[in-house]
Amino acid sequence: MRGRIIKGIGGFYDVLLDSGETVTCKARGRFRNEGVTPMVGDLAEVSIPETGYAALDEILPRTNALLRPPVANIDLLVVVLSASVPKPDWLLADKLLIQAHTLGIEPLIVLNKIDTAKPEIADQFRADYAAYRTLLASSRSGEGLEALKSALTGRISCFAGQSAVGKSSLLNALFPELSLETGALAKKTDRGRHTTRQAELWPYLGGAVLDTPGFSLFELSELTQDALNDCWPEFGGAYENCRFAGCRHLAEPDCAVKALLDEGKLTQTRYARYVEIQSEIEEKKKHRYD
Ligand SMILES: Nc1nc2c(ncn2[C@@H]2O[C@H](COP(=O)(O)OP(=O)(O)OP(=O)(O)O)[C@@H](O)[C@H]2O)c(=O)[nH]1
Ligand SMILES: [Mg+2]
Ligand SMILES: [Zn+2]
Repeated sequence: MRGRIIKGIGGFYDVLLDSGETVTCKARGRFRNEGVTPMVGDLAEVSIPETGYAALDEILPRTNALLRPPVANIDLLVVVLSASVPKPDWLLADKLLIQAHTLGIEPLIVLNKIDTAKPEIADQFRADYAAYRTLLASSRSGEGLEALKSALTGRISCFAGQSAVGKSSLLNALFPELSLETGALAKKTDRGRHTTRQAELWPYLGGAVLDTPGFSLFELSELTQDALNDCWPEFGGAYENCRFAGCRHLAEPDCAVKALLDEGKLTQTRYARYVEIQSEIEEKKKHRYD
């Protein structure tokens, strides 16, 4: 029988079968010998004996795999930002978009807490992410929830974003049966610790949703300059027209990316974050062998 692993604890895996039934399985011993660790999100072949535990027999090839949380086969990355408190961490959002692009996961960017938004934040959101699929939402007022629900239908979706932006609240608003724990913001820093600590896949709407405390697939320092350029859809490949091959789009003459700024096709803020991430990557590369 075939199914999807939705939870794994101590060598036991809950597998949602195509029939809609969930069985707890033990992984075959040979997985360890072969260096295969079953992951939440994996599609698996399962056998169910008359007595005793069901067994995970086979893990089917993955389309992608995240490191933190360890989840496989994600179709959609829902990047959540808050429109008020905490202040949007645009840099984190851009880094998540880089991760999604690099792994071929479709992104959806959600500006939550739109019920308390400052207009300039919503304006910046719209301008910065004009090249992406975006949604204004509020788990409080219900705005954007229908659109969010239809985006999730039939997909394996992963929610990510800084603490207290309302990832769990959005999921609770869509699926009240989940009753995920939600938290208030730690007062001092506007940052807070993540209330959500465990990665678990919740089957819904012919797909599944994953509420995560964080999200990380690979080290940004492994990205080449070209790969980074491709992570900014606004560039539209314009960087190939820069006068210098390997142009870093800083102060080089005849830079096609800086021309996009003048034409209003690239916002100053997105450009500034490109520069910041580029320099972060270069810094890390320098110290790679320290
Ligand atoms: N005004 C307003 N507050 C919201 C909204 N959504 C969530 N909140 C509040 O924001 C706080 C944090 O929400 P959570 O859902 O716990 O945030 P989270 O993103 O899951 O946070 P972590 O699990 O820590 O990563 C809670 O106090 C929620 O009530 C919203 O749309 N509008
Ligand atoms: Mg949460
Ligand atoms: Zn350039």
